[in-house]
Amino acid sequence: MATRKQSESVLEAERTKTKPPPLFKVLLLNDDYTPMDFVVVVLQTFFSMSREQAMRIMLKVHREGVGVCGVFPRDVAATKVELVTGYAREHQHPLACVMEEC
Ligand code: TYC
Repeated sequence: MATRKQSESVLEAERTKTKPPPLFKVLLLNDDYTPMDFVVVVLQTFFSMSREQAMRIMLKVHREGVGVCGVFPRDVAATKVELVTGYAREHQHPLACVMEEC
């Protein structure tokens, strides 16, 4: 049986080996066709932003080409990308939503 010192050092080794789960940014990309109002609704609906916050991010994407909607664990980020992309396609808009590891 391990002594207290041995089992503590085993626990310590395991703790230092364990990396925190990776986080992913969900990004919106600019395009020339998706209406600004639609992007604002997407940000309010899928990222729980106020109309003012959503307007700020939409304009940032419009002017700079890309903007961060939020940072999430992998599965949450992947679900947001799927839901936003599906919603945009249902409305025949080419809006691009992607994820990128932080
Ligand atoms: N550039 C679009 C327009 O002028 C608006 C837009 C903003 C599109 C953000 C996509 O992620 C986007 N209608």
